[in-house]
Amino acid sequence: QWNTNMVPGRHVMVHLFEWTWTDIAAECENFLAPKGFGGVQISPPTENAASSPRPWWERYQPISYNFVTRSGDEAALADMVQRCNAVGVRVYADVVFNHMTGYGAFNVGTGGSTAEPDKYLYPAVPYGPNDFNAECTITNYQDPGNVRNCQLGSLRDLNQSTDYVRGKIIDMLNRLIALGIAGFRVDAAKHMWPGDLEIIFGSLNDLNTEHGFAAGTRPFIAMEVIDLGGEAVGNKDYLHLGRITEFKLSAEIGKAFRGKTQLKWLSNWGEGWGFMASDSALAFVDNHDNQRGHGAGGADILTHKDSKLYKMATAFNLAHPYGASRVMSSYFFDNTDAGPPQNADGSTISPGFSTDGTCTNGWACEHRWRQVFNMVEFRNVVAGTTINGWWDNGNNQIAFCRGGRGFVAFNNEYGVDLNANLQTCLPAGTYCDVISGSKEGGACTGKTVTIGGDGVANIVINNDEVDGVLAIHENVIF
Ligand code: ARE
Ligand code: CA
Repeated sequence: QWNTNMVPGRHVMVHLFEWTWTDIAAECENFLAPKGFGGVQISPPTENAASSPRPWWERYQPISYNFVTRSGDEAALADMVQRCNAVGVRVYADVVFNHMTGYGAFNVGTGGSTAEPDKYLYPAVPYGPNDFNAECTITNYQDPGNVRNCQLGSLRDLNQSTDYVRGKIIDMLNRLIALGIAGFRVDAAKHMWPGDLEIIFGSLNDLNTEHGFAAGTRPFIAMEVIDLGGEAVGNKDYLHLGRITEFKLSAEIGKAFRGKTQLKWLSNWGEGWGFMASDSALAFVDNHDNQRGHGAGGADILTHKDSKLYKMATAFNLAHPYGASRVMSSYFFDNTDAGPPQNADGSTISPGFSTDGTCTNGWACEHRWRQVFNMVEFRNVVAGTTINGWWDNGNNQIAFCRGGRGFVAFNNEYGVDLNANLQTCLPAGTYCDVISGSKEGGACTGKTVTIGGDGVANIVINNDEVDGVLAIHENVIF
């Protein structure tokens, strides 16, 4: 349940936040597979209460376990999973089963199901008053009972200790497995008892062999547990169940690249920083919550809005072997409630694509930024190696090798160029920097790096360059 179940040679997933199933299917075929992405996290597939004017967070208020949302219906979901698997891109569903839609919320779902949250009635599942914990609100993160048995805001809190509730959840997850899903991002795992999750996960079917999974493959599990320390419930309670979101990494990488921590201190990034063990972690720079001030991390979180620093942090996350990596892919927003680009009737507007491959129609599509997708390839190429040859200038310029397969350098020194002869650990030759350009046929559209027989090269990242990173690997030698 820790293994992402990606096809060999692929190591990175992207969260296509709020994309429709039809658009994801096309993206798997046209972009994700060709660029070496191994998987995609999708927004919750279960029917949600349709709020107004259609914020993104309505997706986290289930009203039934029918697969019909703004992203599409069950047929579109099935078609997308099938098409993504066919090109070797695995699909992970965001699943919300700590709670149902909240009291006072809109009570008609995206598929037409209705509910009476004030009476704990969700006939389309069906759930009734006996399936929920007694009413109380989470007010004390020092009390595990309060965190697990009370409501997150006004979201009706399911009681997963009963066979009936667990059965409904297990059935919903198994229906996704039958469609060819490779695993789950488990929403609000911190608010459910580990013992109940253990039974639920243990009751899931093996992955569907008709979609290319080996017999006996268990679903990948990534639990959302926000643990910045100092609370009664934390990562330690869930380590035996699967991977966990490492929010400390998200918070610290933002501080580091914002200049609040010197980059030289990143030399022992990972467990050395108090993060959970690498094999337990899901590593990301930002997520759909903290990029807009929800969840954890506050103002230091880096997002697409600070593009130069964000690309540097993302390059570091992808170049560093710590954890399983997830890349965020967003739409532009000013209002933190704003849902995806949408028509007057609330339906999602699909991303368009410019000639340079980046998105239009209000979609940021960080995963289509060259500096991001070329580092996805970097991670695939250097997989299996560790960090060696760490170099820093004692401050905010750093560089390191990944075995003898890749080399990366960062200049986050305010107002100062990086110009140094550094050991790249790569064979002699001319390489194409995959940040300032790409190797296309016999040419490099960006900077080139010439490595001598001793592995040393003159590395230059000027302070006024668009990007503060340089990366080369064995697949971009001429
Ligand atoms: C909305 C309204 C609420 C209202 C509710 C019901 O904002 O005021 O009560 O609807 O009507 C998302 C949004 C919420 C939204 C919810 C439902 O972020 O604003 O509520 O959807 O529509 C805690 C949890 C963590 C959770 C974060 C946001 O531990 O699990 O809060 N993250 C996940 C998802 C969210 C989603 C939900 C859970 C709910 O990723 O997108 O909410 O399904 C400390 C603690 C953390 C705590 C954090 C913030 O850091 O350590 O544990 O995170 O504070 O409170
Ligand atoms: Ca709960």
